[in-house]
Amino acid sequence: MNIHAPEQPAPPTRTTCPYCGVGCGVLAQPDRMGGATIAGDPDHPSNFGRLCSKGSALGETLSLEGRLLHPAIDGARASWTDALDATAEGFRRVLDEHGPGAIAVYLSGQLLTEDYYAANKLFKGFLGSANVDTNSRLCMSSSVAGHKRAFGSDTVPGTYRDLETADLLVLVGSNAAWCHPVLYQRMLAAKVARGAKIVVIDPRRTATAEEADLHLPIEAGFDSALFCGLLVALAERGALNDGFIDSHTSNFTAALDRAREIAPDVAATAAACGLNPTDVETFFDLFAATERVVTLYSQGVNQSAQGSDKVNAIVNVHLATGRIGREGMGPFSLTGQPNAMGGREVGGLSNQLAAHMGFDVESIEKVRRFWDAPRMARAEGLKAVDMFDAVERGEIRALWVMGTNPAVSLPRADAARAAMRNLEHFVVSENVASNDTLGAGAKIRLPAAAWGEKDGTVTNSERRISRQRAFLALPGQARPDWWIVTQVASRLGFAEAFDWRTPGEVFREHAALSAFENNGGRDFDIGALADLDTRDYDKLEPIQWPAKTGAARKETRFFAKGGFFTPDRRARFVAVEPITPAATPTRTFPYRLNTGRIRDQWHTMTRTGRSPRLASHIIEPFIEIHPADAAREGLVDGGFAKVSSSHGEAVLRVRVEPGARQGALFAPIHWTTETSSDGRVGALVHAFVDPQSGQPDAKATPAAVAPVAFARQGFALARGALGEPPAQMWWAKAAAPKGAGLLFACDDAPALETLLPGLERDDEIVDFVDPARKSYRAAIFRDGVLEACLFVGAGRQENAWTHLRTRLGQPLSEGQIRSLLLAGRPSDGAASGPLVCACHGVPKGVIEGAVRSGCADATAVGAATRAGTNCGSCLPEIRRMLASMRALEPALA
Ligand SMILES: Nc1nc2c(c(=O)[nH]1)N[C@H]1C(S)=C(S)[C@@H](COP(=O)(O)OP(=O)(O)OC[C@H]3O[C@@H](n4cnc5c(=O)[nH]c(N)nc54)[C@H](O)[C@@H]3O)O[C@H]1N2
Ligand SMILES: Nc1nc2c(c(=O)[nH]1)N[C@H]1C(S)=C(S)[C@@H](COP(=O)(O)OP(=O)(O)OC[C@H]3O[C@@H](n4cnc5c(=O)[nH]c(N)nc54)[C@H](O)[C@@H]3O)O[C@H]1N2
Ligand code: SF4
Ligand SMILES: [Mo]
Repeated sequence: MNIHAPEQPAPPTRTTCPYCGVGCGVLAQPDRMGGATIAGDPDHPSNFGRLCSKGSALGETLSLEGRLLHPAIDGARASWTDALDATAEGFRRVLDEHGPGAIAVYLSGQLLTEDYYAANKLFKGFLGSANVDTNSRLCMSSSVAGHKRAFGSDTVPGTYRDLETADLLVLVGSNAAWCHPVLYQRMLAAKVARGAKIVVIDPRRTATAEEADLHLPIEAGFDSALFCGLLVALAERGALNDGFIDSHTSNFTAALDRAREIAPDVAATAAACGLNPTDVETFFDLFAATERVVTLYSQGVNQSAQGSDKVNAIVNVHLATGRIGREGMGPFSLTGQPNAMGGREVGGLSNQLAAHMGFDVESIEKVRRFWDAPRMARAEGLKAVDMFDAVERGEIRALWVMGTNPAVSLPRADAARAAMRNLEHFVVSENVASNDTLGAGAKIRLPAAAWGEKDGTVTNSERRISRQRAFLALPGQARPDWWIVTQVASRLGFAEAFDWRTPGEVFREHAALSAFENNGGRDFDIGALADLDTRDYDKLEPIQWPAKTGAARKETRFFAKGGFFTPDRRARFVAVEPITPAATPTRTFPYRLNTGRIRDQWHTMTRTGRSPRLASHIIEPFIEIHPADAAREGLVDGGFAKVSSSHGEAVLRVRVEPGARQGALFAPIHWTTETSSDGRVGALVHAFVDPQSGQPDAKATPAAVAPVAFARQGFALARGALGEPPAQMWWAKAAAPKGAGLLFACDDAPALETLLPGLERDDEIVDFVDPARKSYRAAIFRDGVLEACLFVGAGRQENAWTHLRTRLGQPLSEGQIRSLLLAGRPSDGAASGPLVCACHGVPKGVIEGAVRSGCADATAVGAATRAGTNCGSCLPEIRRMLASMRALEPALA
């Protein structure tokens, strides 16, 4: 034995990314200091080794700073025993005094299936309340409603492979380039390899649209008219599959008649949707002529006053052409969260019971017997928006929030936040010690295990169940969510029904319920997994459902030969309603405010907000507006605007964007009270919901914009803590390597000590004042390295920010300091503009330089600068820069 052989590192843990519904496999190699090295799992069928910018940066989100590490009651640290007693006692009291209608639990598609199953079982089977809803209501519920109307079940028929074997990909209301990046890269690879065409339907010219063969900048809300027009066009061109319609569907004539009323021809369709008729015709031709079509849809479809109708209008054209469940074909709902699908499987929505069963008498009885449940909920509970309205009215008095941040993400978020303050009993299970929901008066705080610490399963967009595995020890007092539920259940007298000791035991019960008296009547059947032993569960490979007992494990699709889950086994065409927008713009609120996501942040930023790498692409809350609208409103690119609706207001950085639709505004959803002064966009969003699904219309709130002027702008950076920004200041926080950053705008120059309270007497302050330009620049050195800095001037200090945020903790030469302080930019011309490639830290200026020096495509730019060569999330932006530079400077073309 060679005693000098280096110690073999343990093999990495195979787990799954905790962000989007693509469900990428991750290899995590703990570094034994609480962190881990992250890589894509080459053997995982979702990503085959790739990760996007968010997945690649997971290692930067693992620190325990800011974590909730012990239970607390009324702000004071408490033991688990006391916190669990108090949680149970509060629910018991409200239940006894006011009945099951007064209690609720609000869950999340970011919980694991096992957590979800436990909470659903407790409330629906043992406390008699179906007030169990989830942030998936805001996310997937229109797809669920649409699927159930058409298929009789909530089934996604296809697989990811279909996206690679299709000849036409239609993306409706999906910015997959930013929101499902790895899957989008798979689509693009197929486009290159096989010449597949991509059509993007989105009011904005998104990064996804940039790569498309055809972009239809539809007026928000009108997708069902477009797909009605398509159905009519297919009928007129003889492109229907009569055999499929006759053998496997019902209600076709009614749906076609209705479509004819809504969108009789191309001209009428184009007019209704605000589109160019030639483009509409091109799309219809392509669709009619291509057998292998997948139509993918996401929040531009779901989050709409007609969300379910949009889904059914899309499903209708696939049923009418028989393009469903066969290789390279089908409607495909892209799920948002890592376990959006798993939440639907357990029945986490208030209008579902469990395991794809609803509240019909037979299902209630079945589930009651399976659970041996003493107090079954007998009717659907309240959906998210109604649930929080009931909290506002004082009808719901006890609420448990688990794994979601409703004070930010609900529509009318300020009202929702205020409503939570009225709760008699308010429990929040969280990873972080501080967020807007905890701040809304949570009385009991329960520290939940986070990604990397918890174990269980998630299901991705293609129905594939993957294990999330722990690779870090539970920190402090943190415990898995499912365990917390079992402890509360046992205090309420249900120890026996919740006596699981491992997540594997919960999973087995869930799998058994899916097969219980199923007999092929329900799509969701994973009976084959009901008797996995602990070892099998730990080793479980990604597997698609259905996985029936005795059936071979293989890739699965649904409905190629009919077999729908309706009583007559036929799919139902839905005659969609004529479109009436939830609210039309008025004189006071003349724009439609659309809200959504950016590439490098995840929702309310509790995790991605910690990563310096992810805080380099887009770093401030912004409002995107068309140049003509900006000119009319007196807004300039890089300036500020107050955006208001009848529910609230925000102040946002202006991005004048030629790719925006006129009359439409777009703002990202990510900034909160924790991360910004004025960026809580959810406060503006109206609470109209789709009548079928109850999903809020988050994409079209009537809104107004007006310019806001600040005399000064700037930033502060510090290795230690930053100070509390003054009340009048506009600010946004951004993580920095080895420190923290604050971008701000204000009228009165802030004092150095206000923003940088950690300065010490021996610190060396090098500063520069230029009263004429309202500028003050200071760099603070401690032991020869950059400790902090403050830059204030009349305009944005972009170059200095990009340069200095990576220099904290490093020495700077005198020349560098001088040019930074005098000119606001580094002397070597390095680092210019915002980072485009987060993986390799390549700023915009470097890419522009590469294009000027002859790089003609993204591959050449990658070879010259490394930009875009890792995760590929920035490739759309690089191609866009190439195109716009060539347009502006024809010599480059
Ligand atoms: N980077 C990142 N990725 C994410 C997330 C994240 O927070 N950050 N979140 C995940 C989650 S939970 C979800 S649900 C998904 C969401 O993924 P997406 O749905 O792709 O993202 P959004 O930005 O919400 O909206 C998509 C697009 O819908 C368009 N749209 C708005 N109204 C309409 C309309 O009426 N018709 C049409 N056709 N389009 C419209 C918007 O302009 C927007 O570009 O992303 C997942 N992935
Ligand atoms: N205006 C507007 N509003 C929207 C949307 C929109 O497009 N526009 N999109 C909607 C959609 S699609 C979604 S999915 C929602 C997302 O909105 P939210 O779910 O509210 O956002 P997150 O930031 O993901 O919140 C997750 C919270 O759970 C915590 N957490 C993470 N993991 C765990 C865990 O394992 N256990 C526990 N107990 N806690 C955990 C995190 O720290 C964080 O505070 O927003 C919705 N709201
Ligand atoms: S695409 Fe990105 S965010 Fe989504 S699962 Fe994969 S690595 Fe995670
Ligand atoms: Mo979502």
